[in-house]
Amino acid sequence: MIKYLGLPLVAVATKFDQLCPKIYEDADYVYKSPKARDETKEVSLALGIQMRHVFPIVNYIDDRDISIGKNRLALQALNTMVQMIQDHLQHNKGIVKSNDKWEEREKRLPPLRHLNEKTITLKKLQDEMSELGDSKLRILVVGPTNSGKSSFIDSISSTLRDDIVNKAVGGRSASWGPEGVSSTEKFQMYPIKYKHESGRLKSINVSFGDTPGFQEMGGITVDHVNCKDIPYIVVLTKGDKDNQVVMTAKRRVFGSKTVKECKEKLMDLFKLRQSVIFPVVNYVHETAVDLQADALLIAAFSEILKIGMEYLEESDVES
Ligand SMILES: Nc1nc2c(ncn2[C@@H]2O[C@H](COP(=O)(O)OP(=O)(O)OP(=O)(O)O)[C@@H](O)[C@H]2O)c(=O)[nH]1
Ligand SMILES: [Mg+2]
Repeated sequence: MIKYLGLPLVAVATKFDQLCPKIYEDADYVYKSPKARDETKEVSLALGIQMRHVFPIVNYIDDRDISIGKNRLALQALNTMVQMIQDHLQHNKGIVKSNDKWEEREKRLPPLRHLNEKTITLKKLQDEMSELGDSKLRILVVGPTNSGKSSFIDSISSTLRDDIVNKAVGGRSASWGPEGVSSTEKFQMYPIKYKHESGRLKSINVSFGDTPGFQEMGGITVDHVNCKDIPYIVVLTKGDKDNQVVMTAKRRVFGSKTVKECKEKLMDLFKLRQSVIFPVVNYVHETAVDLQADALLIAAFSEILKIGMEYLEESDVES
Protein backbone atom coordinates (compact mmCIF):
# COMPACT_ATOMS: atom_id res chain seq x y z
CA MET A 1 0.00 0.00 0.00
CA ILE A 2 2.82 2.39 0.95
CA LYS A 3 4.55 1.61 -2.32
CA TYR A 4 1.27 2.09 -4.24
CA LEU A 5 1.01 5.57 -2.73
CA GLY A 6 4.61 6.30 -3.70
CA LEU A 7 5.73 7.06 -0.13
CA PRO A 8 9.41 6.60 0.79
CA LEU A 9 10.15 3.45 2.72
CA VAL A 10 12.99 2.29 5.00
CA ALA A 11 13.37 -0.91 7.02
CA VAL A 12 14.76 -0.99 10.53
CA ALA A 13 16.23 -4.40 11.28
CA THR A 14 16.69 -5.04 15.01
CA LYS A 15 18.67 -7.39 17.28
CA PHE A 16 21.89 -7.08 15.32
CA ASP A 17 23.90 -7.57 18.50
CA GLN A 18 22.93 -11.25 18.34
CA LEU A 19 24.66 -11.55 14.98
CA CYS A 20 27.55 -9.28 15.73
CA PRO A 21 28.41 -8.91 19.44
CA LYS A 22 31.42 -6.69 18.68
CA ILE A 23 29.20 -3.75 17.82
CA TYR A 24 29.41 -2.68 21.45
CA GLU A 25 33.06 -1.86 20.82
CA ASP A 26 32.50 -0.22 17.48
CA ALA A 27 29.26 0.19 15.52
CA ASP A 28 31.20 -0.12 12.26
CA TYR A 29 31.54 -3.86 12.92
CA VAL A 30 27.96 -4.20 11.78
CA TYR A 31 29.14 -3.26 8.30
CA LYS A 32 32.18 -5.56 8.47
CA SER A 33 30.37 -8.69 9.64
CA PRO A 34 29.39 -11.01 6.74
CA LYS A 35 26.53 -12.39 8.83
CA ALA A 36 25.12 -8.92 9.37
CA ARG A 37 25.50 -8.15 5.66
CA ASP A 38 23.64 -11.35 4.70
CA GLU A 39 20.86 -10.53 7.10
CA THR A 40 20.53 -6.99 5.75
CA LYS A 41 20.44 -8.36 2.22
CA GLU A 42 17.70 -10.80 3.15
CA VAL A 43 15.53 -8.02 4.62
CA SER A 44 16.18 -5.92 1.54
CA LEU A 45 15.09 -8.72 -0.81
CA ALA A 46 12.08 -9.75 1.28
CA LEU A 47 10.67 -6.21 1.46
CA GLY A 48 11.90 -4.99 -1.91
CA ILE A 49 13.76 -2.10 -0.26
CA GLN A 50 17.25 -1.02 -1.40
CA MET A 51 20.11 -2.25 0.83
CA ARG A 52 21.11 1.31 1.69
CA HIS A 53 17.64 1.86 3.13
CA VAL A 54 17.80 -1.15 5.46
CA PHE A 55 19.16 -0.02 8.82
CA PRO A 56 20.62 -2.49 11.28
CA ILE A 57 20.08 -1.26 14.81
CA VAL A 58 20.24 -2.56 18.37
CA ASN A 59 17.49 -1.37 20.68
CA TYR A 60 18.08 -0.29 24.26
CA ILE A 61 16.41 -3.01 26.35
CA ASP A 62 17.75 -3.24 29.92
CA ASP A 63 20.77 -1.04 29.51
CA ARG A 64 21.81 1.40 32.17
CA ASP A 65 24.38 3.23 30.14
CA ILE A 66 24.31 4.95 26.83
CA SER A 67 26.11 3.00 24.11
CA ILE A 68 27.88 5.02 21.46
CA GLY A 69 27.58 2.09 19.05
CA LYS A 70 23.79 1.78 19.48
CA ASN A 71 23.40 5.54 19.23
CA ARG A 72 25.37 5.75 16.01
CA LEU A 73 23.24 3.06 14.37
CA ALA A 74 19.95 4.59 15.51
CA LEU A 75 20.97 8.15 14.58
CA GLN A 76 22.15 7.05 11.17
CA ALA A 77 18.73 5.49 10.52
CA LEU A 78 16.96 8.60 11.81
CA ASN A 79 19.14 10.92 9.77
CA THR A 80 18.37 9.09 6.53
CA MET A 81 14.64 9.01 7.36
CA VAL A 82 14.59 12.78 7.83
CA GLN A 83 16.52 13.27 4.60
CA MET A 84 14.19 11.01 2.67
CA ILE A 85 11.13 12.84 4.01
CA GLN A 86 12.68 16.17 3.06
CA ASP A 87 13.45 14.89 -0.45
CA HIS A 88 9.93 13.52 -0.78
CA LEU A 89 8.34 16.81 0.29
CA GLN A 90 10.62 18.77 -2.00
CA HIS A 91 9.86 16.47 -4.91
CA ASN A 92 6.10 16.62 -4.35
CA LYS A 93 5.91 20.34 -3.78
CA GLY A 94 2.81 21.78 -5.42
CA ILE A 95 1.21 18.34 -5.70
CA VAL A 96 -2.09 19.88 -4.61
CA LYS A 97 -1.94 22.21 -7.56
CA SER A 98 -0.95 19.53 -10.02
CA ASN A 99 -3.87 17.43 -8.73
CA ASP A 100 -6.03 19.75 -10.79
CA LYS A 101 -4.40 18.48 -13.91
CA TRP A 102 -6.47 16.21 -16.06
CA GLU A 103 -4.17 13.19 -16.07
CA GLU A 104 -3.76 13.30 -12.28
CA ARG A 105 -7.47 12.53 -12.07
CA GLU A 106 -6.76 8.86 -12.76
CA LYS A 107 -4.95 8.65 -9.43
CA ARG A 108 -7.93 10.14 -7.64
CA LEU A 109 -10.45 7.62 -8.97
CA PRO A 110 -11.97 5.30 -6.37
CA PRO A 111 -9.23 2.75 -5.62
CA LEU A 112 -11.00 -0.29 -7.03
CA ARG A 113 -8.32 -2.91 -7.38
CA HIS A 114 -10.05 -5.81 -5.62
CA LEU A 115 -13.67 -6.81 -5.26
CA ASN A 116 -13.61 -6.09 -1.54
CA GLU A 117 -12.59 -2.50 -2.30
CA LYS A 118 -15.70 -2.20 -4.47
CA THR A 119 -17.81 -3.55 -1.62
CA ILE A 120 -16.37 -0.88 0.70
CA THR A 121 -16.87 1.89 -1.89
CA LEU A 122 -20.47 0.82 -2.55
CA LYS A 123 -21.17 0.70 1.18
CA LYS A 124 -19.96 4.31 1.53
CA LEU A 125 -22.17 5.38 -1.39
CA GLN A 126 -25.15 3.58 0.16
CA ASP A 127 -24.56 5.38 3.47
CA GLU A 128 -24.52 8.69 1.60
CA MET A 129 -27.67 7.83 -0.36
CA SER A 130 -29.50 6.80 2.78
CA GLU A 131 -28.92 10.35 4.12
CA LEU A 132 -31.45 11.47 1.52
CA GLY A 133 -34.23 10.22 3.79
CA ASP A 134 -37.52 11.18 2.19
CA SER A 135 -36.02 13.68 -0.24
CA LYS A 136 -35.99 12.58 -3.83
CA LEU A 137 -33.02 13.16 -6.05
CA ARG A 138 -33.98 13.38 -9.72
CA ILE A 139 -31.16 13.49 -12.20
CA LEU A 140 -31.93 14.68 -15.71
CA VAL A 141 -29.72 13.36 -18.49
CA VAL A 142 -29.60 15.59 -21.56
CA GLY A 143 -27.38 15.68 -24.62
CA PRO A 144 -27.13 15.14 -28.36
CA THR A 145 -28.74 12.14 -30.06
CA ASN A 146 -26.64 8.99 -29.94
CA SER A 147 -24.25 10.42 -27.34
CA GLY A 148 -24.73 7.58 -24.82
CA LYS A 149 -27.30 9.04 -22.38
CA SER A 150 -29.40 5.88 -22.08
CA SER A 151 -26.25 3.74 -21.93
CA PHE A 152 -24.92 5.94 -19.10
CA ILE A 153 -28.07 5.43 -17.02
CA ASP A 154 -27.82 1.66 -17.60
CA SER A 155 -24.11 1.72 -16.80
CA ILE A 156 -24.60 3.49 -13.45
CA SER A 157 -27.31 0.93 -12.63
CA SER A 158 -24.97 -1.89 -13.65
CA THR A 159 -22.21 -0.61 -11.38
CA LEU A 160 -24.52 -0.16 -8.40
CA ARG A 161 -26.19 -3.55 -8.89
CA ASP A 162 -22.91 -5.26 -9.78
CA ASP A 163 -24.65 -6.75 -12.79
CA ILE A 164 -25.26 -5.60 -16.36
CA VAL A 165 -28.55 -3.72 -16.78
CA ASN A 166 -30.18 -2.92 -20.14
CA LYS A 167 -33.28 -1.00 -19.20
CA ALA A 168 -32.94 2.46 -20.69
CA VAL A 169 -31.24 1.24 -23.87
CA GLY A 170 -33.60 -1.73 -24.15
CA GLY A 171 -33.00 -4.63 -26.48
CA ARG A 172 -32.50 -2.64 -29.65
CA SER A 173 -29.32 -2.97 -31.68
CA ALA A 174 -26.78 -0.20 -32.01
CA SER A 175 -27.77 0.54 -35.60
CA TRP A 176 -31.46 0.80 -34.82
CA GLY A 177 -33.41 3.55 -36.52
CA PRO A 178 -32.48 6.17 -39.08
CA GLU A 179 -29.39 8.26 -38.56
CA GLY A 180 -29.87 11.39 -36.45
CA VAL A 181 -33.17 10.20 -34.98
CA SER A 182 -33.18 9.60 -31.28
CA SER A 183 -33.68 5.99 -30.25
CA THR A 184 -35.12 7.15 -26.92
CA GLU A 185 -38.54 8.26 -28.08
CA LYS A 186 -39.94 9.89 -24.95
CA PHE A 187 -38.91 11.14 -21.55
CA GLN A 188 -38.81 8.38 -18.93
CA MET A 189 -37.71 8.11 -15.31
CA TYR A 190 -35.57 5.18 -14.15
CA PRO A 191 -35.49 4.61 -10.39
CA ILE A 192 -32.10 3.38 -9.23
CA LYS A 193 -31.58 0.18 -7.26
CA TYR A 194 -28.36 -1.03 -5.71
CA LYS A 195 -27.00 -4.31 -4.46
CA HIS A 196 -27.13 -4.21 -0.67
CA GLU A 197 -24.38 -5.95 1.35
CA SER A 198 -26.96 -8.67 2.07
CA GLY A 199 -26.89 -9.39 -1.69
CA ARG A 200 -30.48 -8.20 -2.19
CA LEU A 201 -31.47 -5.34 -4.48
CA LYS A 202 -32.66 -2.24 -2.64
CA SER A 203 -34.41 0.86 -3.87
CA ILE A 204 -33.22 4.34 -3.06
CA ASN A 205 -34.71 7.78 -3.62
CA VAL A 206 -32.53 8.46 -6.64
CA SER A 207 -33.80 8.31 -10.20
CA PHE A 208 -32.48 9.24 -13.60
CA GLY A 209 -34.63 10.91 -16.26
CA ASP A 210 -33.73 9.77 -19.76
CA THR A 211 -34.51 12.20 -22.58
CA PRO A 212 -34.46 11.93 -26.37
CA GLY A 213 -31.50 13.69 -27.97
CA PHE A 214 -31.41 17.49 -28.22
CA GLN A 215 -32.81 17.30 -31.75
CA GLU A 216 -36.09 15.80 -30.53
CA MET A 217 -36.48 17.69 -27.31
CA GLY A 218 -37.62 20.95 -28.82
CA GLY A 219 -34.46 22.07 -27.07
CA ILE A 220 -33.57 21.38 -23.45
CA THR A 221 -30.06 22.69 -23.73
CA VAL A 222 -27.16 23.50 -21.49
CA ASP A 223 -28.47 27.09 -21.36
CA HIS A 224 -31.74 25.96 -19.77
CA VAL A 225 -29.84 24.07 -17.09
CA ASN A 226 -27.58 27.06 -16.47
CA CYS A 227 -30.34 29.62 -16.11
CA LYS A 228 -32.31 27.44 -13.70
CA ASP A 229 -29.22 27.21 -11.50
CA ILE A 230 -29.47 23.44 -11.52
CA PRO A 231 -26.12 21.92 -10.63
CA TYR A 232 -24.64 19.76 -13.35
CA ILE A 233 -21.72 17.66 -14.40
CA VAL A 234 -20.68 16.85 -17.94
CA VAL A 235 -20.21 13.17 -18.74
CA LEU A 236 -17.86 12.37 -21.60
CA THR A 237 -18.74 8.98 -23.07
CA LYS A 238 -17.11 6.68 -25.63
CA GLY A 239 -13.52 7.30 -24.50
CA ASP A 240 -12.82 3.70 -25.53
CA LYS A 241 -13.73 4.26 -29.17
CA ASP A 242 -10.78 3.55 -31.47
CA ASN A 243 -8.46 3.49 -28.48
CA GLN A 244 -6.92 0.12 -27.73
CA VAL A 245 -5.36 1.30 -24.46
CA VAL A 246 -8.63 2.59 -23.01
CA MET A 247 -10.49 -0.46 -24.30
CA THR A 248 -8.30 -2.71 -22.18
CA ALA A 249 -7.57 -0.38 -19.24
CA LYS A 250 -10.50 1.99 -18.93
CA ARG A 251 -8.99 4.06 -16.09
CA ARG A 252 -6.43 5.27 -18.64
CA VAL A 253 -9.12 7.34 -20.38
CA PHE A 254 -7.58 10.53 -18.95
CA GLY A 255 -4.51 9.87 -21.11
CA SER A 256 -6.47 9.64 -24.39
CA LYS A 257 -5.63 12.42 -26.82
CA THR A 258 -9.13 12.43 -28.32
CA VAL A 259 -10.78 12.66 -24.89
CA LYS A 260 -8.41 15.47 -23.91
CA GLU A 261 -9.28 17.39 -27.08
CA CYS A 262 -13.03 16.92 -26.44
CA LYS A 263 -12.59 18.10 -22.89
CA GLU A 264 -10.70 21.23 -24.06
CA LYS A 265 -13.43 21.98 -26.63
CA LEU A 266 -16.17 21.64 -24.00
CA MET A 267 -14.31 23.91 -21.61
CA ASP A 268 -13.92 26.52 -24.34
CA LEU A 269 -17.43 26.29 -25.74
CA PHE A 270 -19.40 26.25 -22.50
CA LYS A 271 -16.87 27.99 -20.25
CA LEU A 272 -16.66 24.91 -18.07
CA ARG A 273 -14.23 24.09 -15.30
CA GLN A 274 -12.28 20.89 -15.89
CA SER A 275 -13.45 19.50 -12.55
CA VAL A 276 -17.08 19.22 -13.75
CA ILE A 277 -16.11 16.96 -16.67
CA PHE A 278 -16.19 13.20 -16.04
CA PRO A 279 -15.02 10.76 -18.70
CA VAL A 280 -16.65 7.32 -18.54
CA VAL A 281 -16.72 4.16 -20.60
CA ASN A 282 -20.27 2.86 -20.69
CA TYR A 283 -21.13 -0.81 -20.51
CA VAL A 284 -22.27 -1.45 -24.05
CA HIS A 285 -20.65 -4.71 -25.12
CA GLU A 286 -19.88 -6.26 -21.74
CA THR A 287 -21.63 -9.22 -20.20
CA ALA A 288 -20.24 -8.53 -16.72
CA VAL A 289 -19.15 -5.42 -14.81
CA ASP A 290 -15.44 -4.64 -14.43
CA LEU A 291 -13.63 -2.65 -11.78
CA GLN A 292 -12.00 -0.11 -14.10
CA ALA A 293 -15.26 0.97 -15.76
CA ASP A 294 -16.84 0.95 -12.29
CA ALA A 295 -14.18 3.35 -10.97
CA LEU A 296 -14.99 5.94 -13.68
CA LEU A 297 -18.75 5.53 -13.30
CA ILE A 298 -18.61 5.72 -9.49
CA ALA A 299 -16.47 8.88 -9.69
CA ALA A 300 -19.19 10.50 -11.85
CA PHE A 301 -22.05 9.18 -9.73
CA SER A 302 -20.43 10.28 -6.41
CA GLU A 303 -20.12 13.80 -7.77
CA ILE A 304 -23.76 13.76 -8.94
CA LEU A 305 -24.81 12.62 -5.48
CA LYS A 306 -22.68 15.25 -3.77
CA ILE A 307 -23.91 18.23 -5.77
CA GLY A 308 -27.48 16.88 -5.82
CA MET A 309 -27.59 16.53 -2.07
CA GLU A 310 -26.07 19.97 -1.55
CA TYR A 311 -28.76 21.37 -3.87
CA LEU A 312 -31.54 19.63 -1.92
CA GLU A 313 -30.16 20.89 1.39
CA GLU A 314 -29.98 24.45 0.08
CA SER A 315 -33.55 24.27 -1.29
CA ASP A 316 -34.69 22.98 2.12
CA VAL A 317 -33.11 25.95 3.86
CA GLU A 318 -34.74 28.36 1.43
CA SER A 319 -38.25 26.87 1.59
N1 LIG B 1 -17.79 2.42 -27.48
C1 LIG B 1 -18.77 3.01 -26.76
N2 LIG B 1 -19.99 3.08 -27.28
C2 LIG B 1 -20.95 3.70 -26.54
C3 LIG B 1 -20.69 4.24 -25.25
N3 LIG B 1 -21.84 4.76 -24.78
C4 LIG B 1 -22.78 4.54 -25.73
N4 LIG B 1 -22.26 3.89 -26.80
C5 LIG B 1 -22.94 3.50 -28.04
O1 LIG B 1 -23.48 4.68 -28.63
C6 LIG B 1 -24.75 4.44 -29.21
C7 LIG B 1 -25.79 5.38 -28.61
O2 LIG B 1 -25.97 5.10 -27.25
P1 LIG B 1 -27.33 5.48 -26.47
O3 LIG B 1 -27.10 5.20 -25.04
O4 LIG B 1 -28.50 4.90 -27.12
O5 LIG B 1 -27.30 7.04 -26.74
P2 LIG B 1 -28.44 8.10 -26.39
O6 LIG B 1 -27.75 9.37 -26.07
O7 LIG B 1 -29.39 7.54 -25.39
O8 LIG B 1 -29.14 8.24 -27.80
P3 LIG B 1 -30.63 8.80 -28.10
O9 LIG B 1 -31.58 8.18 -27.15
O10 LIG B 1 -30.84 8.30 -29.50
O11 LIG B 1 -30.55 10.27 -28.03
C8 LIG B 1 -25.05 2.97 -28.95
O12 LIG B 1 -24.68 2.25 -30.10
C9 LIG B 1 -24.16 2.61 -27.79
O13 LIG B 1 -23.82 1.25 -27.82
C10 LIG B 1 -19.35 4.14 -24.74
O14 LIG B 1 -19.00 4.63 -23.65
N5 LIG B 1 -18.45 3.51 -25.53
MG1 LIG C 1 -31.38 7.29 -25.40
